[in-house]
Amino acid sequence: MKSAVTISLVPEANRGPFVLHDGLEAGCRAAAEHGFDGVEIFPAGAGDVAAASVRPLLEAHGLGLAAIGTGAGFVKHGLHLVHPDAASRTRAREFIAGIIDAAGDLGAPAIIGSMQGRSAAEVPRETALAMLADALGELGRRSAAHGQPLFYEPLNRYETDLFNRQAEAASFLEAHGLDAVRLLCDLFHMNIEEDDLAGALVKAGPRVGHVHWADSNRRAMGFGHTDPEPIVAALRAIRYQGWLSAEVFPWPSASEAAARTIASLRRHLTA
Ligand code: LER
Ligand code: MN
Repeated sequence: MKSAVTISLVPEANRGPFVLHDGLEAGCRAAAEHGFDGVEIFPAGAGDVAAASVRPLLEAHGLGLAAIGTGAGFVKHGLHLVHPDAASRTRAREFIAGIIDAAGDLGAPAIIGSMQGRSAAEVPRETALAMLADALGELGRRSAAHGQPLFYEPLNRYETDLFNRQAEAASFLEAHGLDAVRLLCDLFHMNIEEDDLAGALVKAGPRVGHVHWADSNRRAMGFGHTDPEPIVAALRAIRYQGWLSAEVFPWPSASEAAARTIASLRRHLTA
C-alpha cells in the first residue's frame, strides 16, 4: 500500500477536505518533504492537470500520482451526472471525460464522487440510477482505453442518495456489468454509513480500488476515533495494493495534518 496526500487547486474548495491548498508546486514539495509516496490532485478542470506541466513536478519530487478528482465540476459549475437538465448532464460527462484523459496521460485514474449527484423531484432515484449506470459505462470504457480503472465513491447520506454503502454500490456495479469501475472507499463516509468498516472492506474485496484515509471527523487519521488497525488488517486480507490517500481537513494546519497522516501510516503499515 502507498501513501498519498491531497492537493486542491480549486479556490472554491478552500474550506474543503484537502490537505494542501497552495498550488501544485508547493503541494508536491510539501508532500515529498513529509515522505508521501504520491499525491492526489483536485483540479479546477482538465487544463490544470496537463501532463506537460504535472509530470515534471512529480518527477522532480519523486512522487507518484494516486488519482485525480472531478468534483470541481460540481463545486464550480453545479454539474452532475443525474442533473434534471440534460445539457448539464452532458457537460458533466464532458468535464469528467476531460479529466479521465488528462489522468490517463499521466498513468492515473479519475474519481467520481460529488459528480454522481443525487435524485430530485424531476429525477426519481430509479431514474437517477439508470443515468448513473449509463454514465459509468461510458466513462469506464474511456478509462479502460487508458488502461485505468474509474473510481466510483459512495458518499454519506448528506451528500447523495444514490449509494451510501460499499456493498450496495458493489452489487449495482456487478448487476450492470461495470467491470471497469472500482470502489473508492472513503473512511469518513464509511464511518457514517457502515456498521463495520473492516467488514465492508473485506466484503468489497477486489472491487476496492482506492481508499480515502480519513478519521471519523474527517481530520487526519489519529485526530478522531476510528481504529485504523482492523482497517489495515482488512486491506491486507484482501491484498489491497493501492493508495491510502489523505482526503482530510488541513486541521490544525496543513503541515500537522500531513505529519499526523504519515505517522498513522508508518505505525500501521510497518507493524
Ligand atoms: C470526495 O472524495 C468526497 O469524499 C466527497 O465528500 C466530496 O467532498
Ligand atoms: Mn472522498
